[in-house]
Amino acid sequence: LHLRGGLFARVRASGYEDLMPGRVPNEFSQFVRTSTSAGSYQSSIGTRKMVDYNVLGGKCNRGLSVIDSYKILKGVDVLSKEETFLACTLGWCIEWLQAYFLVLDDIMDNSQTRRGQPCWFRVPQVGLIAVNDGIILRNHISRILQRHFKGKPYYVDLFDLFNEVEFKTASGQLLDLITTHEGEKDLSKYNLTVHRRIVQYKTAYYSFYLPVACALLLSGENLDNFGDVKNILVEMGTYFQVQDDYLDCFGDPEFIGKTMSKTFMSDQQENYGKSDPESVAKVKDLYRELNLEVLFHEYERESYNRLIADIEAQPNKAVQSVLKSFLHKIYKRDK
Ligand code: DMA
Ligand code: MG
Ligand code: MG
Ligand code: MG
Repeated sequence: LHLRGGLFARVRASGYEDLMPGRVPNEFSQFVRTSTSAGSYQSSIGTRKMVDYNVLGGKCNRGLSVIDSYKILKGVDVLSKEETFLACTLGWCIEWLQAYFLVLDDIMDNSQTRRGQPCWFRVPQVGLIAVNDGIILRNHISRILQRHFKGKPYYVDLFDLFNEVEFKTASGQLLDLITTHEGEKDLSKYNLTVHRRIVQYKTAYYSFYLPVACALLLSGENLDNFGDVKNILVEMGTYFQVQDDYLDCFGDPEFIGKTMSKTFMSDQQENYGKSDPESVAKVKDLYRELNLEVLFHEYERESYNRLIADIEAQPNKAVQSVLKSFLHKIYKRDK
């Protein structure tokens, strides 16, 4: 995989050269943080380490989907070197976007672990500097786009796309946070319509629509002509986030790399939205009582059937296979 190997270093380096004034031997010495505690020196954390800690370690599904979708749209098995580089670069931009959202999401959700390691803000020398690290990660998407795509006919569309998707995601995060905040007693406003809106906005646009939209732009297409594709991908993303919530609750924390920090959708108002283990356990018991596991599997099968039907109604065969390959990546996932 080009994506995980040398190209990461290249994309990363290209985003950072301007952050290295003076070209001192340790390029990052000006961005180094050291612990201030009792004069004891702890290993320092530079921007490079911050990028590696937060961008790597995931499944890279979103990034890889740009390349897969681009190949399918072009109808080839192998891309040229240039095409590979551009597709990988956009793939990494999505991974950077995800890293940015996750760094901030973990602070807002007060989470403990992410991808099998402590959340970035839990690293002792980091703390709330993580907020600024999130902003730095986001800024680098624009820098990477500028460096590698300026002058391409679809450059402005790419920028608009990332901005629009970021706005949708941030709106979804806001809805999520104001609807499910800790200690909330009035659960009447948390109904299926609201849930659906939250997951569409906070997950579906950036995880599903964005990779395919990037591949479409690379292929020279106009996104205005792909409204149906967008709707199907947003639908798929909704299903994906329901899986995420299910796995947070019923998955193996070792395997998925994170523990559930909050609970959802509960009649147990006493325990709802709390993060202490006892409340979480009580709500999980209620979920079992309500037979949520079985209901989830039913929902999973129904979503799959509906999505396949919608996909097969698409006129364009290449687009059909892009969408099917996406769906098969996530159907019945356990991580
Ligand atoms: C995360 O939603 C959404 C974004 C945009 C990062 P979440 O808090 O349910 O995700 P996780 O369970 O991975 O923290
Ligand atoms: Mg979270
Ligand atoms: Mg969250
Ligand atoms: Mg979750």
